[in-house]
Amino acid sequence: KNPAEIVKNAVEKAVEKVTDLVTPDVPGAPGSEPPSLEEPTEPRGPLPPKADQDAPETVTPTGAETGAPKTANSQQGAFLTTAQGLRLYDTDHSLKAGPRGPTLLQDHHLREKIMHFDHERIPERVVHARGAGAHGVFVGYGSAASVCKAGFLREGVSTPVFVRFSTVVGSRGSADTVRDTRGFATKFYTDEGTFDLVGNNIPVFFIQDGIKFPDIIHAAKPHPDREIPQAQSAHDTFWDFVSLHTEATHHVMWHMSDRAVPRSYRTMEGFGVHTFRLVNDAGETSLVKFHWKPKQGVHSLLWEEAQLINGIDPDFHRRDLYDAIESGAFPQWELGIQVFPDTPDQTFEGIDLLDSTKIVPEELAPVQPIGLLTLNRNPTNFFAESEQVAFHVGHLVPGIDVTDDPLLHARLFSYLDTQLTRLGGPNFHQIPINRPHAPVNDMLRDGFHQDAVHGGVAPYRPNSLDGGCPFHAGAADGAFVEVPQRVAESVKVRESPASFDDHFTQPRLFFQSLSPVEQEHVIRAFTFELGKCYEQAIKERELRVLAQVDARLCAEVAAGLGLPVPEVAAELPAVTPSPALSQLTGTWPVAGRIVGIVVDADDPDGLDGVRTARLALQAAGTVPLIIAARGGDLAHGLVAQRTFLTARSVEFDALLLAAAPPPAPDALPVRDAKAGAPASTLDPRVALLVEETYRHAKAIGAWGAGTSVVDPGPGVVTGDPTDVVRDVLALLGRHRVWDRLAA
Ligand code: HDE
Repeated sequence: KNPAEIVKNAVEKAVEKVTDLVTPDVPGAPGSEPPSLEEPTEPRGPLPPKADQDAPETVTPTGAETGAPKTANSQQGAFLTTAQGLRLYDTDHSLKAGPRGPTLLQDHHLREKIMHFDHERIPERVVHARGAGAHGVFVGYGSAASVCKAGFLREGVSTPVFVRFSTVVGSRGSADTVRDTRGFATKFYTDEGTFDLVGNNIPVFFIQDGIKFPDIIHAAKPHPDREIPQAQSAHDTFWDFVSLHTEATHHVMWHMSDRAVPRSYRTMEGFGVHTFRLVNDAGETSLVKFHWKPKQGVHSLLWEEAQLINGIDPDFHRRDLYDAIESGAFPQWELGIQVFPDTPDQTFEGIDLLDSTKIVPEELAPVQPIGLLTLNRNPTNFFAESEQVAFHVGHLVPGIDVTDDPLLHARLFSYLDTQLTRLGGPNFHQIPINRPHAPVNDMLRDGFHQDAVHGGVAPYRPNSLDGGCPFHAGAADGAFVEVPQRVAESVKVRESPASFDDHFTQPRLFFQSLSPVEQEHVIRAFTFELGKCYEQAIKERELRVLAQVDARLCAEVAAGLGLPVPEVAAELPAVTPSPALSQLTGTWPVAGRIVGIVVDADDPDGLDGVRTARLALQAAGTVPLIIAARGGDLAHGLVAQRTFLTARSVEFDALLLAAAPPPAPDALPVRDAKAGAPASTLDPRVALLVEETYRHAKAIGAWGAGTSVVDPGPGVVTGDPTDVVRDVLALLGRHRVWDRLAA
């Protein structure tokens, strides 16, 4: 065919297509009825809870009664439009000169769609890049009234909050259960302005002076040449820095403890770390440290579990928080304060309160509860809320002020500054998640992403053209007035006070306050992490640091590394242990805990007991998940939520065995190491589930044929389903079968 004819045909075809589309009886044409499509055109609501999210049944799932409907700003209406509201007839093909191209530059829809996509990402946070958030409510107890005039702490005052939990080192797409400190940042949308408590799950920090923050973070982040390892501290640059920089030792002890591998965001304590200054109605001041105490208890993963989970479910913590809230198991924390007199030297029992590498043991200054936080609503849009939320330690309210902690002062600069790059300009406070709930009447104007259309002609003071408004408020009108603190007469220096010098007593206090099992975990963590370093000199240097913390800790790590134990010049001073530092105390609620139940899909009789167990577990607020050889419906209205293929022990807090299922057809053939050994009668993946659950010191219950799979031992209960569930729930309340680890 000649080229002119080809072009003519193509043009005719294209014109035909467009003509078809604008013919009035074609769906989508102006004046036509909305199309009747098979797919629903109504905005879609939130996905219904999955089968494994529907417990406990007594609690109304969130979203329904709190907050805006999740459909707000979803793909509303029947017709697709451009960003300018222009209806589109095709978004699947670019505008081309004939079906085989080339693409025409005039395709404004293509350009808009691709341009927007190209800029969908914003820089991740320079630290704390990976995290997850939730909405909630904070209710004051009124017990802080004698020390703090902040309105949101008054009795019964209810304040909306948004909390974001995070890891520190890993990038946005890294895994949740890495060994790391966790962020615990809370935004209180109070009537007097927004208050941000930007804390961590570890009460001390690596450095005493904020000017060293880039140093510790450069050391902890992946090696600059290969950008590995991701989200880990087990590498040379981290240990190089902390072994040379002994003020990090206390934080490193916590970092090597179970605190750095929490079971869930819900089972972490939170700490404001710095000392803050509170002011009461009479203008009197006190120094305080803030604590969040989880009602769920403080629980951690075992290191092997944490490592397995990183591969099996890298979103473990994010999923856990979301699912717990969605199922109605709303996590709660009490906010508490340790109160110290505001003395001129700002020390308590010899501890410098301006040193963020020190704690004040709770036995010396008890934590007094002042309010309750409940997280009860998941974000609707991860980017808009969890990613764009911007915390700042300088977001204060009347009654709460900062101290001269040099770490805190650097933060007072950093948190505003970082948003300029991350959120693209100075108007990030106008992003919905960052908008204060208190009325705003500022004179900040213009700038990138200005959302407001400000009226008036005089955004300056003093003025006469806008009636002299806005006015200054006095303290009685709720103004934030800095505490008129005397500043010591001094000379300018770049140095730390002598009271910051002791880097080893509190690390020793921490180690010696832990139970033997927890101490063992610390020893193994040091041995693991240093074992991953290549430089011998770094390992030896860190052993010299440990020698000043605790002789046994040092000796055992040295033995594990195969290195000599360094000499210590003098005997280490004794400390009085602080039992509050151990996590292994008490019995805790079990709501939101996950219990796996292994069943035989082909044994309907055995499933009757499963139904009983499932109901009892749901009644206790736990989430039972049925594990069978195949997915789908089982007898008695039960559904298999996991199969032997998709289940792995690390997902469960306890395991129940209602059967001893034989190898399913999709099981990998297992060859026994011993020639001629009888083939196993149990599916090998069930055998692995049981083995790992036992090794990780979790409760195991069995009845019926399931009892043949387990041997008697601590934390292994057998009997009828009702008794087994009762006993397993009791074991779950202590988190793990600690006897098994001690044995
Ligand atoms: Fe942060 N920190 N930090 N930090 N921090 C940030 O702010 C910084 C420190 C903490 O979920 C950044 O918006 C400096 C201590 C949390 O959005 C940045 C210093 C504690 C979060 C920043 C510290 C924290 C951050 C990165 C030393 C516990 C996540 C993105 C002087 C008390 C907040 C951002 C969220 C985030 C700087 C030390 C907690 C760069 C300079 C101590 C929970 O501004």
